[in-house]
Amino acid sequence: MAMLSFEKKYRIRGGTLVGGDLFDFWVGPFYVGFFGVTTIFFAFLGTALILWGAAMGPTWNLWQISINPPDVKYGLGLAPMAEGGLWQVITVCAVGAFGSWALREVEICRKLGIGYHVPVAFGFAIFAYVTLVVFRPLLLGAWGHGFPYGIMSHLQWVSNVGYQFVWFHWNPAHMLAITFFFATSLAAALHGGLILSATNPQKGEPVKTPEHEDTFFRDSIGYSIGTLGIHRLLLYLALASGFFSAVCIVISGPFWVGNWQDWWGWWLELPIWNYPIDGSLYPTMKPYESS
Ligand code: UQ2
Repeated sequence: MAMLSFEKKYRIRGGTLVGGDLFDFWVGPFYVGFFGVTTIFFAFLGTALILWGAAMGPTWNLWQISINPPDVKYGLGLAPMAEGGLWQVITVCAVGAFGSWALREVEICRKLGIGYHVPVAFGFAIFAYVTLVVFRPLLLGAWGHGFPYGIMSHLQWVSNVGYQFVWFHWNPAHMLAITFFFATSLAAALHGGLILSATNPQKGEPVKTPEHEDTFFRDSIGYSIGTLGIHRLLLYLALASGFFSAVCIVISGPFWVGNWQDWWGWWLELPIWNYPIDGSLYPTMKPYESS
């Protein structure tokens, strides 16, 4: 179906979650809807507040501008605007804008009668962000545990929080998240390479089919996951990356304090080893101090 006749068929009223027909229209190519209006509202207000915060700050150097959360002394209360209150309102705007965008995606899915995979996937990204600036600060008892909104400052925050746990790379959920990110890259590179190879045959040859794609992987590794399967795998790997990223930071502090390497003591404490873990058997091989 040509795009123009497709649009005639699908650009009709219905499928909205909120507002009925009131916001059920397009502006140029963009669907609006109730959540389009709320997205614009939160995005503009949030951006304006960031500009206000930058204007109050000591620098216009783009790399160094930072909107900081309140001091932990304010706990879970509201802070004065110039002392982190701005960060709190901007965080509300960000969550409002991201949530509105996800719900606008849901309304578009409903109009089209397609699955909710895209808004669900976006939901994992929102979940990771909200874990950092809402759930973890709530569990730790102070908004001051959120990360600052600045290009260099948020990197500094990640570095500082990492060192707070001495060896953050021993965090098991962090290990899983990294492994999922790498696996996502591998699967996406294999898929991108495979598609481009099939659609760019040698000169004079016709474009190749999924049979060729399956055969390449059956010949090379004895298994093809299939044309639908690779997309299911990629979605799973990508969502698991974001999910375990959120898990790895929310357990750091609220559920584990100090040194992440010590967490692995559970392995040495398993009742299956036939040597004493106090190091008395091999005094020079004493890797772990049991508590
Ligand atoms: C595949 C297939 C595709 C693909 C790719 C594969 C025809 C177009 C990339 C191969 C992928 C496999 C075997 C999974 C690899 C697993 C990980 C965790 C990287 O078979 O079907 O469709 O794009």
